[in-house]
Amino acid sequence: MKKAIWTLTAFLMFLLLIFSTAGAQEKVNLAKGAPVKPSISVEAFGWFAEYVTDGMREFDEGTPIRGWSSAIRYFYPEIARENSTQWIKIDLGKVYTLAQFDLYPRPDGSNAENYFPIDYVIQVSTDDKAREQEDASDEFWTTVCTVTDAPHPDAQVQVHAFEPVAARYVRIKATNLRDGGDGYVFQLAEIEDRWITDP
Ligand SMILES: [Ca+2]
Repeated sequence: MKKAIWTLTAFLMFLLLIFSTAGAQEKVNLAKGAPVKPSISVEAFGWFAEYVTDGMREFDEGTPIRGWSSAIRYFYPEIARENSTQWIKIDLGKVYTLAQFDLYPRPDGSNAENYFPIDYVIQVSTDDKAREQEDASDEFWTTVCTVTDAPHPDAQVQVHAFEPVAARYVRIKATNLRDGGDGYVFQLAEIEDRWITDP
């Protein structure tokens, strides 16, 4: 009986070790709540730039959509009627080693397909000049992921893994947009990152 208790105790300790280790390895999303800067933003109807890092990937009750949208035809007809380069960047607050970025398209039916870009890059930087930069040039950025001819995402998360890299600033830059009903628009419900070393 005593042996059984010890065996059970050892087993429980083992389980505790497994779960505590798993917890330590769980990668928090550093982008959550991080300040963002977009090329342009609708800032209406639940499309606010800060919503792309608000931790909500899908719909919120009472708020139909929570994410970032570049110019739509209703507000910016001159911009939305032509294909253009649109971007949004995040400041993680300090340098981390990152290895993955997940992009969540808007989750509502056909709209999920219309406004996810066709061609885009994920870029990182540790240079503070990248934070203030207003244009789309690559001067302060290192491209870690290049996507061309991206399929329609069907409202599914798009995972991008890459070689671990030091990064404080991250930019998602789309160079080829889909023409949805609101024009050529880049929209994302949420951006999340995965880091590989303790912050
Ligand atoms: Ca969101």
